[in-house]
Amino acid sequence: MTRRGRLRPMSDTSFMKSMFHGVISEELIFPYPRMGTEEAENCRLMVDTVRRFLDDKVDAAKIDEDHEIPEEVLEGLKELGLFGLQIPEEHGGLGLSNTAYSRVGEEVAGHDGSVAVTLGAHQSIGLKGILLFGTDAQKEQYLPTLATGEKVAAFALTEPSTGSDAANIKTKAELSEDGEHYILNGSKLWITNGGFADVFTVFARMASEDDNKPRITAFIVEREMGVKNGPPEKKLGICGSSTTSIYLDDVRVPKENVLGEVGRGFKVAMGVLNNGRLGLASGCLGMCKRLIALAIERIGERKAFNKTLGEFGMIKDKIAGMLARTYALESMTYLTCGMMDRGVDDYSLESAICKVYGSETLWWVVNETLQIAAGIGYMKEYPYERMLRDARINLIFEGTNEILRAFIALSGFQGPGNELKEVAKALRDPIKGFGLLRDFATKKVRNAVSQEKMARVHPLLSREAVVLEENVAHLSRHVENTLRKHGRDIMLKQFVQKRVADVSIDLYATAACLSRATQAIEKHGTEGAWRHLEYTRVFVEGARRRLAANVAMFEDNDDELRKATAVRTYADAKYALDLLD
Ligand code: MYA
Repeated sequence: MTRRGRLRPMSDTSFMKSMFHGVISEELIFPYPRMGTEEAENCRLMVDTVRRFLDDKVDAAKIDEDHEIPEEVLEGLKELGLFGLQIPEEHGGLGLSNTAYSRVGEEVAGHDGSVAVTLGAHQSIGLKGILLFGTDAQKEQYLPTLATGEKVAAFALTEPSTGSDAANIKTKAELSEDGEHYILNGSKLWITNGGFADVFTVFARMASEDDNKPRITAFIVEREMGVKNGPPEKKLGICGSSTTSIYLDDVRVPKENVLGEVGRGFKVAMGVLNNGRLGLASGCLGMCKRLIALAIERIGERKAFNKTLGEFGMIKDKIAGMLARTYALESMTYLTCGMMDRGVDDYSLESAICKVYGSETLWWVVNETLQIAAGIGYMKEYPYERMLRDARINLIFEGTNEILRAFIALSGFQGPGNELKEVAKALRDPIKGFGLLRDFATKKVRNAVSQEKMARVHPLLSREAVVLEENVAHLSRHVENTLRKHGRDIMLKQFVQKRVADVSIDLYATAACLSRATQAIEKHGTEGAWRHLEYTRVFVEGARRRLAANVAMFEDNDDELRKATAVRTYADAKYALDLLD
């Protein structure tokens, strides 16, 4: 039982999973996480040093045009320790927390997307498996050279016929006759750092020894074991980063290089991606901040009709939106980093939300900034179009936003779904299941007469807190009704999944803003925290309207019409109307 006597959900370490049960677990988001004084000071020093290096040495336009990062830039990044940010000091890295790593990542991505992606692919995902799942021997063997950048890492999951459906990879691993090696065969597609990485985290499917079921296993594979790569892909953006196919033809990998347990590679992949998605969110945040600075500079200097652009209402509207959305992104990103740093196990839903919200916020901010810049925004000699091209990939890689919306909704549905299953079982044997049925009935009665009330939000934000409270109640009622109506078929209901994911994203963003702004008011007073208050209010007002629209569509929507229209048009194979017909 909780503080107010409500039932705890089955999974009570994930703030978002609790929300699907109608519970706002304030203790998981209050107080808003803060770095200790010493860590903050070290991080500031690091950020200042990195910024100076980027300003002096990294020419983003040239990297984009030459399609490569100059060797001296890579060397400089290595000297600064930027290849080993999160690797523990005992293995030669800087041992940064997730929070500090993300803050440094912001700085890099704000300056250059190609450099950010190269560093991100190396450490957000390339070597992350070794950090999270490696044995002591594997860490000792690989981390020191990865920390200095002497060796570079890459993450090899995606295949020519398998992108989102990661469990369906075809690359094969077979145990050698002497039982000492696994022999890998297959190919991987769109591997960032593929052209020069030395150490790959490779996922392959194998026949498990005991039950003969095909299972995925993760391997640490060195280039020298026989990995080959294809030519560099020609891309829309992040042109200075290396993206290639890689080929594994009878690559012999010592059995000591299995990462995690044999047959448990899918869990390794998901664990790495859950963690890595935060790096992407902080990269998007860094780009948003840079774009806001560019937009504000532009509207101050450019005049039209005898006014600066900044004086026009339509421009003010864009700027307020950019600030509020970027604030929400920053608040959710560092709220989630804080959870990870204090050892919360399950942050999979929160990090997927940060990835989706981060990439879509960036896409909106970059588009609006280019619009404000107007003609020059479209021209190659200015940074806007490059930043627009660089930003676009974030909606696709590390899990497309569509598959992640499905993931957010379905993993949220899982807890209440299991609870309903347990209740159904208890109903079949009410004597044994009496306790569970009584708790469930108590919860139902409480939910019907009251909704969660937030106790820790600052009173100045009580209107905004009500938006969260009311919509959490709407979400959990909808989840239960939907599960009763569709059962397991919810897996197939993507219109429902999308709406539930969109509601979840707005709720997490609202919760993060409330927690952070409360802390700022408590620390700096109303005057000192005016930005937090205003950005929160602008964000939550927008969220309130989107939530109302989505909640209304829980019952009243045109899903069936849209499905039918799409399917009928597939038969036409094109837009089949023409004025001339
Ligand atoms: S790397 C490639 C990225 N690829 C993906 O992200 C793949 C996306 N697909 C998936 O995530 C999964 O396949 C999905 C599940 C989610 C679709 N955490 O039956 P299931 C468990 C923990 O639902 P599926 C790249 O792009 C689940 O509970 N567990 O699975 C590089 C269940 O467990 P159990 C999870 O339907 C880019 C089991 O797995 C998770 O097959 C370079 C099966 O579940 C999870 N998340 O599919 C980036 N999901 O059996 C550089 C599932 O116990 C970045 N499970 O019940 C640099 C950034 C810098 C910024 C740049 C600025 C320019």
